[in-house]
Amino acid sequence: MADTQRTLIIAKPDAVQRGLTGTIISRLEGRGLKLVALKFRVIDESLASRHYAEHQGKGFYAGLVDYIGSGPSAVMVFEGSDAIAAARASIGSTNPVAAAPGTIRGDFALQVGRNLVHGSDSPDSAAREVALFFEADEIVSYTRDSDRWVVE
Ligand code: IDP
Ligand code: MG
Repeated sequence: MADTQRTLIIAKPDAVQRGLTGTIISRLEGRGLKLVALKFRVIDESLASRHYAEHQGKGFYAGLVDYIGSGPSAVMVFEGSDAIAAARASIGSTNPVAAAPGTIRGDFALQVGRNLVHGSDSPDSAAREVALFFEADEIVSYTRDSDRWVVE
């Protein structure tokens, strides 16, 4: 039996500016993942430095913090069976040139510094990232009638 997991998904500022927020939600919802939390905000430098702590010291770090704070992002939690790996697979490889067609990055992006979307990469990262952006009472537990047609 697969694990029910939660994962943090961010439609980054380029996705918002290009009108792709709905497409990103739609790709993940269409797969059967369930939206359980959503907020729209600018990710300021302080929050970016905590979210991307693992990348501090890398050459692209300053550009990454500028990019993620360059406009509003749609920050979400999706829940579902193996949600972390499933969302990462739908998002595609970090470098969009290597991302498979059919993935979000493979269909809509060209460069690693404008790759549209963030998805947690492990259960530990997901727990940390979800807690960074959401209070426990901002995540909504509910039943969807369609879930039994997605998960056996
Ligand atoms: P991920 O988003 O696929 O998990 P990470 O390696 O965790 O990829 O990197 C976080 C983000 O940092 C990437 O999504 C991308 O926006 C940015 N990034 C990673 N590597 C580079 C790079 O070499 N140049 C510019 N930006 C990068
Ligand atoms: Mg990552």
